[in-house]
Formats: sequence, structure tokens, C-alpha cells
Amino acid sequence: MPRLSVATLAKVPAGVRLPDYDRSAVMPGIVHLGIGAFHRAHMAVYVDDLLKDNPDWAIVGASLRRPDTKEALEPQDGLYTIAVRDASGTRPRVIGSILKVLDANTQREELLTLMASPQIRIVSLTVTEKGYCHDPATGELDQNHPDIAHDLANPTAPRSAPGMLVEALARRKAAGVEPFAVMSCDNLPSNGATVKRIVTRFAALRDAALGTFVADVAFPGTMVDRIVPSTTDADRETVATLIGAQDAWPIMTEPFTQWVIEDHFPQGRPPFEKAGAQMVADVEPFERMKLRMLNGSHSTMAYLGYLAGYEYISDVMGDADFVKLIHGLMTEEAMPTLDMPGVDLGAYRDELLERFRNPALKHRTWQIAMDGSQKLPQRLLGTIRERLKAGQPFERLGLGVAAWMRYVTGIDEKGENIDVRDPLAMRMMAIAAEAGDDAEALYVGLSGLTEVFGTDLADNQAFGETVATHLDDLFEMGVKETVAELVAR
Ligand code: CS2
Repeated sequence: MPRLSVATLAKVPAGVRLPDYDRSAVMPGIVHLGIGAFHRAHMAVYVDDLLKDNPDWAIVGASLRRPDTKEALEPQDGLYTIAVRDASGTRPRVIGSILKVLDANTQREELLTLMASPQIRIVSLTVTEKGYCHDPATGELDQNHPDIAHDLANPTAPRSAPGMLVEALARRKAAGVEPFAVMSCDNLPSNGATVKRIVTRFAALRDAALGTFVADVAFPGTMVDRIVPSTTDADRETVATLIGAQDAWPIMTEPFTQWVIEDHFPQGRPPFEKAGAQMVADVEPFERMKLRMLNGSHSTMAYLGYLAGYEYISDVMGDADFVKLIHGLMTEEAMPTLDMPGVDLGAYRDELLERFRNPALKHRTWQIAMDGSQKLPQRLLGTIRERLKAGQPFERLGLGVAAWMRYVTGIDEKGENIDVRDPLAMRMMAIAAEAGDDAEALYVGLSGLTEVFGTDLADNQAFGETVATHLDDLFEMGVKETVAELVAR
């Protein structure tokens, strides 16, 4: 079977949607840092919808860590397939909006030169929570982060996302080129304002005038949403059969997609709204809603579900007790903390439950469980803080936190090792090894991680009682019993 590429595009079966624009005539207007599966299922598709009428907004992608996406897409001229899946089938579409992928490690100068050129008016990012090199509890730059230390010592050859942005902005400043807008598409709380704070701080540490310059750059906030499981070899085969060509890295995703964008792009932007994005003045309420409802449920299902032996989110949704738990977490504990005039939160919740049920999606609990130390603050702990302030219970959210603590011990209920992927994994497993099977000691050790819990939660008695009690139950009764008991109350 031939490889997907411009040359083989004509052989793709009729019925598969292809780029509807002349790819040789489009020009890059966006550089995207972190060219992973999420970006390719989300923003790149919106841009693909728009290029026909807006040909100067194509994307050049860059990977900051691994060259694997570049290696997969280069022989395909940047083309790849998204396969939208649900119970009714799998629908492929070929996306062409990414013209090229650069590997920041080996093509740094080419990337920085492009980012500094006036034709690039937006630099967007999906580098995951940990890619911003910040303290997740406070949202401040982590000056001790090894990549930040490296980039401050070698500012013109950066390797972190803040370092790349600031060096490109410094070159624009020196050349008298207006700054690009920086658009984070990661699941951080107040992602625009947070990333602005981090990047401005980094710039100020390089030099005060640069800090002042970056403080004036636009960092529009966004709420991004589409569920994108990791691609498997079986998926590659499915896609090859559907499109009649080999695609080294197709993206599997769900029908649902949402993008809410703060409309603040001084150098212009593509008409994202024509592709279905919502342009708003204040994106934070949408972000909060999504992080607390979708991602808070996701993380809770990931830790509990993994420990209960459920491989996929759709398996978790096959357990009536877990469904009750998640329904209750959203309805009783998350929704009361949200103020969303004009949005039917009950309908939003029901749609989420339906999306979680999607039997074709194969979204691994283990995948979502990754990097919990970076995710918990915005997914569960912020909601818990508000519940505490209001004197309201947070049993289900507390169980989610306890399940994370149980998970990061690195040993499951059968005594098997868990492959815990997290920047704090080593420290957490050392804490767990010291605590042994003493739930209270484990709670005290883990809640002392200030970059996750800040300094307020560890000392909070109600928080400690709720989480430590659940943690004890998880050890004593096991996950399924603990969930069953909680929802029966
Ligand atoms: C998930 C998210 O992996 C995770 O942590 O919760 O990637 C989730 O699928 C997306 O945010 C959905 O928009």
C-alpha cells in the first residue's frame, strides 16, 4: 500500500474528505509549539476548514521534545488523517493545514527565524501542563526547573517553551517587528493569563526591558475540548484500509469538538468563528466549567478506574456505581461552584457522560492518569477549595484525590507495579515506600507536596479528614467497595 502524500492523494477513495484548497498556494501565519495528537485533532482541523478562503494562515508545527511527529509526517508532506469514531463507525478525513514540522532540537535556528518573521502572527501551544515549567499550585515560573536554568544561561539556544517564546519575541523586538499573539491551548487554569505571567517573568529574568516588552504581548485565553486517545497500531491498520494508503500517524478522535477563544489578536487572526469556534471577551468561566466538569471527572475516573482494573473510560462507564459517582461529582460538587449564565450545566453534564460512554474511542485510564501532579490543582483542588470556603461537602472530589494518592504509590491492588508517569514520580514513590501501608502517613507525605497542594490544604482539617478517610478505605476495602459504599450513602 502506498504512503499517504501529495502524490498519492488522488488515489484516496471518493467520500474521504480531502483539503479543499491548493496546498502549494497557502502560506504559514501560525507557528504551533507541541505538535502532538491533540493539536492535530483540534486547532489544525479548524484551520483546515478555513484555508480555502484564508490562505495565509497555515501552520508550521514544532516539536520541542521528540522528533517522532516530524519523522511520521515528513514523508507524507505533512498530510495526516483524523478518524472520527463513535458507535456508528469511523469516518476518516485528510488534514493538510500543517505545512511542515520542525524539530526544535536540531532545527532551532530555522524555527526561531520563522517565529521572528512578520508573516507569523500567532504562536500557539500545546506543550501539556508540565511544558510551561511552572509551579502548578501557584501558576508561577519555576526558576529552579532545569530547562529554565539552562535557558537563562543560554538564552539564544533555548529548549523550554517559555525560552523559545521569549527568544523569538526578543528577535522581533530587536528587528522592530510587532509581537505575535501567544495562544496557549493547554488545560491550565486561566491559560492566557497564567502563561503570560510565566513568560513575562522569564523575559524579565533575561533583561528588564525585555520583560516590559513581553508584558505588552497579547496572550489570548482559550478553552479547548476534544477527546483524543493515543493512536495504536490497530488504529493505523483501520485507517489504512479506509483511505487506501499508509498513514504513519493518524489521529483517532470523537465527533465532539469545542473551542472558546478570547478575542485578542492585535496582528489579526483567521476567522476561527467561521469554523465553529466561539469568540468571547472572557474565556475563564468556560475554562473553569470544562476543567472542573470534564477533566475533574476524567482524572477521578482514571485513578479509580485504573485501580479497579478498567482499561478504558468506556469500561468505567459500564459500572453503574462509577457512573453514579461521576454524576454526583458533577451535579452536587462541581456545578454549584460554576456561574455560567446562559449555559445549561445539566445538559452539559449529560453530554459529557455520553461522550465518556463512546464505545469506539478506547481512551485509556492510564493515559489520563499521567502527570497528575500537574493536573490535580485545576481539576479537583480548586473546586475543593471553593467547597471548603462555602462549608460544603466534597466527598466525591476527595475520593478522586485519595485515588490519585493510592495510584502514585506505584503498586496496584493486586501487588503489581503501576507505570506512574509524572514529573514528581520519583519523589512520590519514595514517600509511598516510606509510608508503607499506613494510609495516614501516606496522606501526610503526599499532601506535603506544596507544588500540588499549596500551603493551605495540607493544614486544612476538613480536607485532611475527608481525603485520609477515603485513602484508608481504598486500602482497607479496595476501590470497587469504596465507590459502592460512597454512592449508596
Ligand atoms: C484528559 C484530557 O488526558 C487527560 O488528562 O483529561 O486530555 C481530555 O481528554 C481533554 O482535555 C478533552 O478535551
